[in-house]
Amino acid sequence: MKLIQNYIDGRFVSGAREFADVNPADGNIIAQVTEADSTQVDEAVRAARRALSGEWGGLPVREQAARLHRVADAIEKRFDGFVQAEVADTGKPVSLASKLDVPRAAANFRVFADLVKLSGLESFQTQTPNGTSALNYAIRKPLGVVGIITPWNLPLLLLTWKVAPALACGNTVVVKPSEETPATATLLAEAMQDAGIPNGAYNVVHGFGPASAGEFLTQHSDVNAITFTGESRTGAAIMKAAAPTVKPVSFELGGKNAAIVFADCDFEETLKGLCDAVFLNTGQVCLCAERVYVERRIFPAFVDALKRNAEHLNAGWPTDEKTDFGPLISAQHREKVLSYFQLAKKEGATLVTGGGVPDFGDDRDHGFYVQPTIYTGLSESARCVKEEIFGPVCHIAPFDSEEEAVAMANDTKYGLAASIWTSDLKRGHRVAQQMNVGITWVNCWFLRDLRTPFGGVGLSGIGREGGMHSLNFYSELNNICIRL
Ligand code: NAD
Ligand code: 6OD
Repeated sequence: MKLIQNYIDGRFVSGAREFADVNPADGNIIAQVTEADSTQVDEAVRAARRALSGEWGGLPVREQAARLHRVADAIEKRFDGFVQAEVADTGKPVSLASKLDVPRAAANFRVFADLVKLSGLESFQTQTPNGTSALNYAIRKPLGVVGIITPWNLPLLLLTWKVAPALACGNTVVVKPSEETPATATLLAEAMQDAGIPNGAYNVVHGFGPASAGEFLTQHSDVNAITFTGESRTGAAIMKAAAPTVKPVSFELGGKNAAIVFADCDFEETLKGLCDAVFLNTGQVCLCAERVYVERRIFPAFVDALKRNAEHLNAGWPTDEKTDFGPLISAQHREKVLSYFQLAKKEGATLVTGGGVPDFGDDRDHGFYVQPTIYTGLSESARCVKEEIFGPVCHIAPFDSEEEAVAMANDTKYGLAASIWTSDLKRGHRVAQQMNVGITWVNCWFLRDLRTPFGGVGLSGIGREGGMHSLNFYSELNNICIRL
């Protein structure tokens, strides 16, 4: 059986305890994973600290950037290996991992390597009222050792989204990938070696959250900052753990995102866009739309059309190129999603399609599939409309006026993303500007420019990453004032 190890100070290391890595498509164990104990987490943090004042910290920015480009080259060279590992760990379709996850991992390194070379900082020529002159300028310094904790839905994409800017700013990192999807973080260590990233700059500790590697990292007194993507309540626990050592935190958390579909939208384009927005990655994207509001005039036609599209999704084996709908990540997560299907019934929903588990008659029946599911008829206060389900499911409600749609979309404690679908661009701008979220798309969804701010409001997160926002989080500014 394959063993996925920790990576500490440039070495792959095992430990006393192991846990199983399961393929969500058929429930088979595909590897054993070394669980890092507190001593190993401590070793990883110490290695990262040494690299900070050692080889990595000593490289000029242009050389650090060159090596990050080499990491991107190494990912591209091992493209098929990354795709296979991601597909086996997550159950996502191979077409999705090849188009989205692995190319984005390489792009994350290239974008931040270029940005850090090109970005400058502000300076001010100062004159005080008594005639003294001075020059103020700021310089960037690394934060130090950054702890990075990531989820299972887009494991490599979300890990590299944080590792790349952290390293680009001269930090060293200790990453704790999700226990559900450990493979690509360890594979990335091989790419780091190929690229000449010095020992200790990138470390991987595997394990769980509470009383395991996650908590050991967030509580560690020698970790200078924590960046986390995952559930809102995990964010709250991490914030508490990081508080005694006053670590800066960046949080990308859950969502209960709305899509607003106006009757004047391009019907076919919107349908295609929303089918992705609801069902891509089996609905396991934090940006997915679980609340869809459709102008009453086109409501019946739209519900029918989305139902047809949902029923045409091909829930095949993830390794099959024709598959466009995979399983959920785990038995436990499927229990959670199915419990919301039960709750929807109790709350009085009308089931449009799905609502259960498919029957394949082969080994996929041991995997964690559910059907693409659509509901209508729930009240806006129903728990299924308020709580993040994180599965291939949406509730569609009709609206009569723009004001009503905006009010319903904003009636949530979350605030990650929204999408607006209309042919009237003036309306697109007007409605987008009223959304209480971090990211609003008009006539598209999950269309990314890595220079733009990414993050959420309310329960959806703290801070923004992306472009200069990442550089600002992953560095400390030292303003220097020189009397002239
Ligand atoms: P999760 O919060 O359960 O786990 C995320 C990571 O945190 C895992 O590595 C886990 O081991 C670790 N962890 C758990 N408890 C911890 C603790 N007490 N201390 C330290 N680490 C701990 O999230 P998940 O189930 O892996 O991912 C799904 C969630 O992530 C959804 O809520 C989704 O919306 C959210 N998400 C948000 C974004 C975003 O950009 N806003 C992106 C992807 C996923
Ligand atoms: O595209 C990104 O940079 C990003 N952080 C996506 C998050 C997706 C959530 O599942």
